[in-house]
Amino acid sequence: MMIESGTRSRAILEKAEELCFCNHQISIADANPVQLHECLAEAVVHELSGAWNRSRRNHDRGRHAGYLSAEFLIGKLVYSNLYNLGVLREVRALLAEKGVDLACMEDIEDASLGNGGLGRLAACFLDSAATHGIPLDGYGLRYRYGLFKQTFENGEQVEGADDWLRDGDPWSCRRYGEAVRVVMADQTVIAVPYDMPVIGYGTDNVGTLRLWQSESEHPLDFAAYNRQDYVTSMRDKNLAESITSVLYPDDSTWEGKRLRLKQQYFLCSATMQDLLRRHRRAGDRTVLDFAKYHALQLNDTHPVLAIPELIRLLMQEGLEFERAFQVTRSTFSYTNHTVLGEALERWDMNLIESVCPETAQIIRRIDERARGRMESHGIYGDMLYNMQILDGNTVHMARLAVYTSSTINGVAAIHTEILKRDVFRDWYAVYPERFQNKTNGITQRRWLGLCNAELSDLIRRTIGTGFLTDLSRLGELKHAIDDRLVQDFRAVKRIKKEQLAQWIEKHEGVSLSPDSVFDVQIKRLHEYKRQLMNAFSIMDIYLSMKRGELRDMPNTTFIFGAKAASSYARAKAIIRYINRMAELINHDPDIAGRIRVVFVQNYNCSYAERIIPAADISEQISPAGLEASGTGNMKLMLNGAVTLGTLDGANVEIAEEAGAENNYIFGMTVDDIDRVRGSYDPKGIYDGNESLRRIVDTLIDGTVPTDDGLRELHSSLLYSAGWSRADNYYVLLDYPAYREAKLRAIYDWADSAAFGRKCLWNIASAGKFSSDRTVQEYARDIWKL
Ligand code: NBG
Repeated sequence: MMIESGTRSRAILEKAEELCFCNHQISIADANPVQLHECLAEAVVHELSGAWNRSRRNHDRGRHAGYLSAEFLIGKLVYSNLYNLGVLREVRALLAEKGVDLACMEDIEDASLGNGGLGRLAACFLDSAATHGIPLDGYGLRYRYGLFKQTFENGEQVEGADDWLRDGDPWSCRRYGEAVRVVMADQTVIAVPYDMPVIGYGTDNVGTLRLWQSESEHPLDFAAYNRQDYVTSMRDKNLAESITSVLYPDDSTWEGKRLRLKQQYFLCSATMQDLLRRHRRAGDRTVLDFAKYHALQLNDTHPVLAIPELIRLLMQEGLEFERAFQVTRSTFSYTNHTVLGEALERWDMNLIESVCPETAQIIRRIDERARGRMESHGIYGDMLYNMQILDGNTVHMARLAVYTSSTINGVAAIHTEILKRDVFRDWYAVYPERFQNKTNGITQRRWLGLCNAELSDLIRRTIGTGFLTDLSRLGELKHAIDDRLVQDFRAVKRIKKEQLAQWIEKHEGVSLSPDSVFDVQIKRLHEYKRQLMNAFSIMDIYLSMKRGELRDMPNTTFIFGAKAASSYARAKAIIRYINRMAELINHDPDIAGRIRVVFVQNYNCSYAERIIPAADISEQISPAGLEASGTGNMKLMLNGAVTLGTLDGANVEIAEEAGAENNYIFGMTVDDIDRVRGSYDPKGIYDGNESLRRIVDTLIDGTVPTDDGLRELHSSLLYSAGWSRADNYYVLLDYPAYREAKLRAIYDWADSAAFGRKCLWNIASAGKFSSDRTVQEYARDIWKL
């Protein structure tokens, strides 16, 4: 039973006031943002204690699902939790009466315990499962520092520590009583769980996100301390804590790789021990029943060691290897999130043995079993070679996952087809029944209701509130689209642009016109995502304007947000190029603001929540076949941006749902690329196309200040070097079609009635892309809940 929201908001506020007084001896009106955040969060957790306790017991009692992931990109929780509880507006009003502005917490750090879509997807799934009463809990790591904090100095990315715990972590409950020991070859640590409540929308179901923190068994060596050897006295503590200190530590050295592997093993061992313990505690069950009660989803390969680890633990409980294997295979399912070869994890067996030798032995046994089965299936030669889990001394984690899971899924229809046809072709031939597609989704609570209250209100006034828990209801908008609705939509868009412009002015020092087209590319920085192609098109538009062309092009603002992995030199060079180009364009008096470029710093969840509602054009421009799904594309669509995209990932389904005529689809298809791959000659294209050459050369000709990195980028487009092929991501091939489609989108925007209709049609067609739908499919087809 939901408590009436008025009662609940007052209860939360009273509790927060009491906490302010007890913890800080101040009234809530005098609390600073950190204190307010702490007290409000604790008040919410207090309010939900009973419901959380009941939900946890229910999850333990029946069949339940666990989502194992190295990343949970949960972002800021305070607003979304109040939103899901249905008290955001009331709490804001009650606080305002006391002279407190709820917005003051906007500078509280995001919990950036993730890198991009993979981590955000995990967070969306938890939200959707809690909302729909699906018993799903998350298991991850409590990194002391999340993904780095990004600033720009002279256009260059500078990384700083993301000290997200500085202001406390009032959403987590430390449960030391449920800690487990993780034993590794050279180190034993304690895994301490921190539980966060996952609050569903309009329900009292509360899921749990359990994040493990690594601590020492002997945090202080007293003898050393008394000898004044302070470094030695803390050695064990520091070594233990280093396991969960940062997300994706540099792994270019052996020690770096070892640390990453320790992180993975730590997550897997702690989680499997915990689940087995809870399984036993639940009474009349044996370990043979484990798979009856637990469905575990592997979010990519980072948690794949959970497979041999569970087998090891089951064998400790007395099961034979074969029995343990069967139970384990029935328990796990694996989601693949990328086809990029370099992202498919492979570990050296010696490395695994140096961290967890017993688990390594289990991997050898799994490999032997697999070989035996292959032979009995009549698999030899190349096919056997391509399927080896243990290839020489290399363990292929994805193959291990595929062999030892009951289902394997891709994250968009086209991606799943590529897995079947290409990445896991041989596996698909042997086990076709295991392969499934589960197209990604996003939670409309955070990505519409919360981040775009204005649009959400407009939709509510038009078709009611049902869409907040059943996004397919958006389809009803189709019948309601008329001039009036288009006008109202444009008014909302204008407000969101103003809000974003103010924020960007304040945080980036760049002023933008809310009357311009907002063209947006926000995602991790990677060559395959082709931010460089976008940049080239802007440079092209700029140079055309300088020549007096494109006179009637609507004023346009190009917005980028992205972090580049700290060791990824080319990605960082692309950032420098874009920032230098922005410098040039934004200060050119000839251009007089007709186009503007801004690359926002420290793009994260909260920034996304500001940019997405303001976007007109959504750039989704990877070469076909490489973006597994994309989820930013869905968020932008839901907020009424048109997609400027290739037929890649979920763009394919977006175009199917909303109609190609309401979007700007361009470029090579997967089949086209397959055909040209062998004979692709970017240097030939460059030599034969003078205007394109002029653009590409701005990397090196002094149009913007150049450097070795930009020169390397330039030659990477034209010349192969070792394993790296020239223009590996077909920028030059797709460029002409991209330029044409982009200009068409920008020009079309000027016809506000027609463009507004396209935007609304996209919103009305976004129903499929809710994570509610995705999680319900997982629950039905994979977890069998
Ligand atoms: C990412 C893909 C995206 C996809 C998300 C979520 C990884 C390894 N993969 O296309 O690049 O949307 O996963 O599935 O981060």
